[in-house]
Amino acid sequence: MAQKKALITGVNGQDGSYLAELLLHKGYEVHGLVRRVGLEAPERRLERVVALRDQIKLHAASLENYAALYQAIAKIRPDECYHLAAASFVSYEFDDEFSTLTTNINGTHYLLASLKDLAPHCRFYFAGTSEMFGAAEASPQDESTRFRPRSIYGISKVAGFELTRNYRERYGMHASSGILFNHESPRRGFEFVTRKITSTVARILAGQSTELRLGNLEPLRDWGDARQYVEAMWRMLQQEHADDYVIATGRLHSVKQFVEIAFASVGLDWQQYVVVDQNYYRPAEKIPLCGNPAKAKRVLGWEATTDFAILVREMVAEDCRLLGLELPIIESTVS
Ligand code: G4F
Repeated sequence: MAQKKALITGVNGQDGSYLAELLLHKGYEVHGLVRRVGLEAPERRLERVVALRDQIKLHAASLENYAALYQAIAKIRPDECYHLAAASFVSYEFDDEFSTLTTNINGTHYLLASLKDLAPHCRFYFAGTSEMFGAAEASPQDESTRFRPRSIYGISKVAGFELTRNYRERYGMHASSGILFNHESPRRGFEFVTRKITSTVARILAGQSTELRLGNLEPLRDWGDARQYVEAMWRMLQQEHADDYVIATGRLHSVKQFVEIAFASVGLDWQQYVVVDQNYYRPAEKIPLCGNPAKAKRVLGWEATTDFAILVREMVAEDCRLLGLELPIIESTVS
């Protein structure tokens, strides 16, 4: 059988880099789309895929550039395309609305349109998100829950989701969406609360920082392990029929619980370091975003198994290691 070709947009992101590793392991020829600036300073901008540079083929194309995307797809003719790239930070006050909408919606549309013309057999994965549920009416959310996005990012993702469904129904493309709830790992971006916490704990331990400034500690999140979530993406594209799936743990923890476990894992009392700062404050959801992954379990045979406290401790340990700290991990009684 011919070697399968996969194209990953956002290959240097947390999910893209784990997915590239998974697909290489499965014997795929892996191609990644990156912005031209990424190729110009690869050691800094492509840090998550540095170790894979010899094994994956990188192509320069930004999501805003239809001609460049079209040419890249004409060259690669992928069998599977995982569309992960997006402006993905959620903010309700400082949204660059126009750029988030343009990048996320047009990028998805350009990719689908190019694939329809040039590689209609290609299986397509769209990275949807729990932010599409936004101010949800019920919890937990599943594939039939109505979308009520409350951020520009969420709105852009609903549009991408609908485009994906439209190409599936109108053109018969094998196009699926994963509705992924929060998923973390030692490769998470520093702007997200989990990595902000674990990296600051490491800096405090190293004597490089004295406090951790956070917003609201009450919000609840359904936090899973990114390495398991990329496996779910791959499984979606191996199904006979394309469909949409909620990918989640179904379990909720608060930001405060994350903080407690992270500090306790290195023997520190969080209350001595955490400062609540209104600058980072976002209101908590009235109805928490918690996914019901029953369909993924039933159809894909996929289940989130990583223990929350273990994930937190692993992220702290990895951030400590990056600072050259050897530390005895102290078992936390919090879970
Ligand atoms: O880590 P966060 O910024 O993630 P958020 O907003 O839930 O979004 C992430 O998950 C979504 C679902 O998968 C994705 F769609 C999205 O792209 C992204 O990956 O914030 C988590 C919670 C929020 O309630 C926030 O208010 O943490 C709270 N928080 C409290 N203090 C903070 C902070 N968040 C950040 N980023 N920084 C803080 O200082």
